[in-house]
Amino acid sequence: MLTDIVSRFEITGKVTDVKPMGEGLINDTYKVFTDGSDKSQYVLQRVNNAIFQDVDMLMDNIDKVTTHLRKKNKNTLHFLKTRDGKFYHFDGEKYWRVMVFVPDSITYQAVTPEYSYIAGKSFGEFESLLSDLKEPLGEIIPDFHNIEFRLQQLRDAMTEDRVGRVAEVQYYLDEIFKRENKMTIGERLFREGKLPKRVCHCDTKVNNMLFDKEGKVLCIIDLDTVMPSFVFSDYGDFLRTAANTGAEDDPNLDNIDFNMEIFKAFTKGYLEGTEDFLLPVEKENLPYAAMLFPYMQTVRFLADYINGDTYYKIKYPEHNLVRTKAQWRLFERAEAKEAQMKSLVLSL
Ligand code: GN1
Ligand code: MG
Repeated sequence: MLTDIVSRFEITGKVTDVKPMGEGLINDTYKVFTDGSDKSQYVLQRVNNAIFQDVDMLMDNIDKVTTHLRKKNKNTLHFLKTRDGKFYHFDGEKYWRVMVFVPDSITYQAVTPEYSYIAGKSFGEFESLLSDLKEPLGEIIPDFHNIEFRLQQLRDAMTEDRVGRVAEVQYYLDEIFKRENKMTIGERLFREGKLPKRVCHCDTKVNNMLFDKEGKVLCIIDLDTVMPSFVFSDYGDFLRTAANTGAEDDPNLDNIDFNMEIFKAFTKGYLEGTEDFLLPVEKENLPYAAMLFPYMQTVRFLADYINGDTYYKIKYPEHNLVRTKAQWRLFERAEAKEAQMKSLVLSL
C-alpha cells in the first residue's frame, strides 16, 4: 500500500490520501495528503529503475545538488530520509522516494513570452549556481544528450526492426539521417576541445518549473538528470516545449509552429542569467541548440516506436509515432527560422 510506503519516511502528520499527479513520461508521481499543516503535504515517486539503474547514484547526485543550492539560500527540492537514514525505500521490487510538496505552486504546460524570460533567467542562474559544485556528479544516464549516440541507437533499432515498424517510418529516417552532419556539430566541437560541459539540468521542460501566483519561479524540479552536458541541453530543451505552439504529442500538425516571441524572450533571459560564464562558442550555437532538441526528441521517440515502446510511457499504441511526427514538425519549423534566430541572438 502506498500509505505504508510513505510512512517509512520521516514525515509529520498521518497520511489521509494519496492521489496520482504530474505528467512525467518516466517516473510515477503521487501527491500525499496528511492531517498535518500545510507544510506536511508530500510527493511520493516510484523511480523508474529500468531507466535509473543506479538509484544510490541518483539520490546521491540529487543530495549534492540540493545541498549546494540550499547553502546559497536558494529554494530547491527537499527529499526526506527513511527512518533508517536513506533517501529511498526499496520494497523488494520497486524504488520509492518522498519529497516535500511545495505549497501554492503552479506548473504550466505552456508559457507566455513574459514567463519565458523569467524561465531563461532562472535556468541560466541554475547553471551558474552549480558551476562551482566541487564534488563531481555521476553520469546517471551515460550519453544522455549525446546526439551521435542517440542516432546510433536509432540505427540499431532500424537494423533489428523488432516489431516490423521500420518500413512505415522510412520517410522520417531518411529526413533525420540527411541532417546528421549538421546536427552533430556539438559533439565535434567538444572533441576539438572548443566546447565545454557544465553541470546542467537536462530536462528543462516548461512543466519542470514551479511558479507562484505572481509568476516568480519558486523552484526548479525534476532533478534526476542533473549532470554534465553542453549548455545546449537546458537552453534547447526548454524551447522544445515552450516555443512549440502545439503539444509535444499533438495529433494535429497544423497546431505546431516555433514561436519566435518565446524564443526571443527566453534567449534574453538566458543570456542575462549566464552572463558570468557563457563563452562565445556557446552563444553562437544557441540557434543550433534550438533545432537540436526537437531533432533529438524525434530520434528518441522514433527509436522507441521502432523498438516496440519500451522506454516512454504511452497512452495508446501509436503514441510514440504521433510524438515523432509532432517533434519532427517542430524541428522543421525551427529549421526554417534558423537565419532569423541567428540574427536575433547576435542582436541581444
Ligand atoms: C522524459 O519524465 P519526463 O517527462 O520529465 C525524458 C526526457 C524527455 C521527455 C520528453 C530521463 O522526461 O529526456 O525529453 O521525457 N527523461 C528521461 O517529454 O529520459
Ligand atoms: Mg518532468
